[in-house]
Amino acid sequence: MSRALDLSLYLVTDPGLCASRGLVDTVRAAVAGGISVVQLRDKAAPDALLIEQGRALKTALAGTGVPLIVNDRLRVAAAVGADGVHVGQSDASVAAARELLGPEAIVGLSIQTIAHARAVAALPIDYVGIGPVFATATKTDHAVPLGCDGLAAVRAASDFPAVAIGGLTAAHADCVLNAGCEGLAVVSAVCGTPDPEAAAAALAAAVQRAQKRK
Ligand code: TZP
Ligand code: MG
Repeated sequence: MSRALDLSLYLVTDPGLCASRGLVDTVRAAVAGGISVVQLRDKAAPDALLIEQGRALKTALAGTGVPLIVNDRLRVAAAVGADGVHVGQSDASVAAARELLGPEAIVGLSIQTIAHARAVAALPIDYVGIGPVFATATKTDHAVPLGCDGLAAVRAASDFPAVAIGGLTAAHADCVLNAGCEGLAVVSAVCGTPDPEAAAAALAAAVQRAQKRK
């Protein structure tokens, strides 16, 4: 498994929301603001396009210490030389991811329920993504939102580091940190804004304040 992973502020890209100022520019700005992990996520793009985008992001992130994770597409992750992959409950299997990408890769897995948390307890993963915490227009096929209490219950059922996702803004840093998660994963709170660097900086500051208040 991988080296220490900072899940405090995790950016998930979206092809629509992150496109207005360009994917690479948006990610660069967001990382300058304090993003600690970047996940390239595009359910519809062909592998060739994702590989091209992934390579551009890998170059942009070089020297920042911020890992690049690819959503779901194991071959894309391997071709890009990404730091890891994030899979969902119905995506490529964790075993396949670990086998293809090796012991050092970061492997993340989405969970939505306490039953999921228990079922994945023995898998060779580095972290879980828990959500959606709130309803979101960014992912229309999401499960029933957990709310802060539901998030805390799912989080308590898992021993893995955890990042929360779904409808999160800086106002939810206390909800997420008090639920026991390591950090927030966001799409629109950064990509859907005119100034991704400022948005990421405000989120990072909110996470730091929430960490201190805990
Ligand atoms: N998985 C659960 S909710 C979600 C994903 C990928 C989208 C979160 O987007 P936003 O804009 O941060 O609510
Ligand atoms: Mg997936």
